[in-house]
Order: sequence, then C-alpha cells, then structure tokens
Amino acid sequence: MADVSEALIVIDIQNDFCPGGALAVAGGDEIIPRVNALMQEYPVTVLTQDWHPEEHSSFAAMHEGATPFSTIELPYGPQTLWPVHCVWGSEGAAFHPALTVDPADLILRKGFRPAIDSYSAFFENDHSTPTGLAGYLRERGITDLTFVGLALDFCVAWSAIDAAKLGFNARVLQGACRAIDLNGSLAGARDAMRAAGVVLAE
Ligand code: VGL
Ligand code: ZN
Repeated sequence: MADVSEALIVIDIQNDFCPGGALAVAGGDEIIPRVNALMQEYPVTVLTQDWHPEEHSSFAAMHEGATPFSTIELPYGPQTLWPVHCVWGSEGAAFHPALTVDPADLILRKGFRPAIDSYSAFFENDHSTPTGLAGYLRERGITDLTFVGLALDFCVAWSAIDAAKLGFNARVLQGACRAIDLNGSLAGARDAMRAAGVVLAE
C-alpha cells in the first residue's frame, strides 16, 4: 500500500488512444489491468481526460492544407497537429470500458479551450495557464506522484515534468505506459524527464 502522501495520476486512458481509436497508441489497452490494480494501492487517484471541443486548434483539420503529425507555430509556441480526437462527449473521449473509473477521487479534464492544447495535467501548452491540479493535490497533503497512462512521450511526460518543476516527487512507471513515438519523441521525452528529475521506473 502506498503512503498517505502518495497519489496515482492516470493519464488519458480513453478509447481514442487505444487500438481502434482516432489517435491510437500501439498497445494502449495492454496497460489497463496493471493500472486497475495500482488504483487499489493508492490513497488518492486522479484520472485525466483529454477533452476537446469539435473545433480545436490542435486538430490538423482546422488548418488549411495541414496534415496530421506536422508541426505549426501557434501564439504560445510550436504545436503538433493531430487527427481529430477526444471530442468532448464522443465515444472516443470516453474512458476505455476496461478501466475501473469508480475508484478515482478526481477526473480532471484538459484541452477544453479551443485556442490552446493541454498535454500536461498541470499547465496548458503555454506552460503558464494552470489546470488547478497542483492546488488540489497540495491541499490534500500529497507530495509524491506516480504517473501511468497514455501517451508516455506526450501527456505523461509533460505532466511528470511539470510535477517535478512544481516540487512534487515525480515517478513514471514506464511499463504501465505506451508511447506514440513520433520522430524520436520517446527518446526526447525520456531525456527531458530525466533532466527534470523525474524518476523513470518500470
Ligand atoms: C495526447 C496528443 C494529443 C496524449 C493528447 O494524451 O498524450 N497526445 N492529445
Ligand atoms: Zn488531445
């Protein structure tokens, strides 16, 4: 059993990130049994849900002539463009049916502002607009965070890096994650996590 100051943060285990989904991560559903078991061990569990309006600026379809997985410059910096995914209220945005959602204390939605994406559970992609999660965890006396979920090289990595920057002890269980791995993004994310002081475990 984890200590009372520890929380499990489960990132984006939604239909669109699992096989058959709009932005499927290879083997995304394979991690679910382990994640369900981990949820029983932590006193606090938070689930995040990627939650976009139909016309979200991270969708390639919103930008004339742009293709999915290309990068553009938005007012807050570079942004990878994605296939339309996790449209709020859609089946793709729902949690995977095998994930046990009931034990979660909090479901945090992110990416709901049309003009800005939010990979991290703590800050939107401008790195300055907070989601409120840090305050929630601090008020509950949480100091240690363990991250699992999808995708390791985007939302899991950005969340863990922000957690470390915010002063939490941050750990990623890589075996309970799967990656998109776009143009070396997985190696880059691992380097960035290590540099930020995130502990990479299996
Ligand atoms: C994610 C790309 C776009 C993720 C979310 O959950 O890693 N990746 N939206
Ligand atoms: Zn998204």
